[in-house]
Amino acid sequence: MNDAPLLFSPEVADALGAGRPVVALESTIITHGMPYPQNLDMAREVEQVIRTAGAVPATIAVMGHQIHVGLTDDSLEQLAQTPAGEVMKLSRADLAVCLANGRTGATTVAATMICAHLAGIRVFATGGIGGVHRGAEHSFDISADLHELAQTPVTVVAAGAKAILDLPKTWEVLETLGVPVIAYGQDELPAFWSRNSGIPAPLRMDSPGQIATAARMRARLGLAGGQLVANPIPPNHEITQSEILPVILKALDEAETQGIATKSVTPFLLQRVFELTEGKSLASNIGLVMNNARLAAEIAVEMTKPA
Ligand code: PSU
Repeated sequence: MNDAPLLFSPEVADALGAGRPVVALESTIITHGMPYPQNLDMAREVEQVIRTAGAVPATIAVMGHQIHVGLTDDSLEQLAQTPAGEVMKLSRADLAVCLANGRTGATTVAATMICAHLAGIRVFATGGIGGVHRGAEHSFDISADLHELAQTPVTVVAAGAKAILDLPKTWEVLETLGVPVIAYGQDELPAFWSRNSGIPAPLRMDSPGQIATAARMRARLGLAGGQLVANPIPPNHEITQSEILPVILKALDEAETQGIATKSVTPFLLQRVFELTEGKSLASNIGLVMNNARLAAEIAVEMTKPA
């Protein structure tokens, strides 16, 4: 038990109380990752995908001094419409201050993992995790998502790390931190908008049951931290590396010229890639989120079965 200020929606409270499968969802992707109204459509649709796959969705956000675990449709709409500048982007460092100040905050992968764990939720679906930014040897910009994966026992399903990042360095850091990076159904790590990255996957699994067993095994071994499931984007939504790379490089160049730093880097780059691909990257991002939600729900279902 913990003393965290958690406010469960009735549906999530019922499911957790009865030991039924629940999948956590983050809210930064809604407030800082996608434009309105596509963000709201995505947030609603992803919940539906999880329900169809037999689990209960729990979108997480901070509002009015409480961590909301499961949002009403009104809250979801309000969050999706609030300008990004008015919502705090919460990572491990910001969570307590946001709650203490009574601000509204959207949870990143790191903060969602913390809240999910406090709430007793073991699986979480997102688009792509944060990681080591390109040029990190100068900026030291490394997402707190990586350290969170090393310490909080939640299985995170993502389409890899976002390809705006330095992917080889991101995987190196995860290896150093002892985070299992499990490619789903292929031998290569996916690269968010693309199925392939040219980087061999350190681990591979081919079924939700295996992934649930590995999570249980980590607990039995007393190993801290979660596991990252890298789920390739479906072929019909893919943008190939050769197509997306020049766009990423252009966006990165602009970010540097404009002096974009810290928490603004990822939202800036995602927005510019969206504009430069004339919306194609967003359609792709939504496609991969749905695919991750489905797999996360299947893993959550397996986790509730007797071992
Ligand atoms: N997945 C997406 N879009 C996003 C994110 C994930 O498809 O915008 C968010 C997540 O909340 C992740 C954050 O934690 O981007 C990474 O931000 P940073 O690089 O500043 O740590």
